[in-house]
Amino acid sequence: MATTPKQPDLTPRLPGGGDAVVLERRRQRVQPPKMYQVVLLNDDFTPMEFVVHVLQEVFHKDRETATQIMLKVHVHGRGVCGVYTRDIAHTKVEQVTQQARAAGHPLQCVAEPIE
Ligand code: TYC
Repeated sequence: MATTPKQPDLTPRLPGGGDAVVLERRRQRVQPPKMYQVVLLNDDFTPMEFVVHVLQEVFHKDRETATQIMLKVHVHGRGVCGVYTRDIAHTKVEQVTQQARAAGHPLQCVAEPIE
């Protein structure tokens, strides 16, 4: 009696004898976080030196960069101090506002979502 030729068994096997698990490639699901720019606003009363100090302390700018940002705000009305994730941006706004009020200055700082 003729036997049907057997097809080779191509099932992936593990060394232990169990069937191998084949994982399907999934689309990446983690999105980059929404980013926020922290913006300083100009006013007529906060001393330039105080703004430079805040830019160095809160945003870790060197003195030259801090001075450039301060002058940009002074001339154009606003300037970006940095771009951060939401909580860090809002913490920086709080730090600037708290330091300004403690020193009696009206300096305004806001966080704005980008894109
Ligand atoms: N315009 C202020 C002055 O002439 C200086 C200043 C700069 C204030 C930047 C706020 O965000 C500011 N003393």
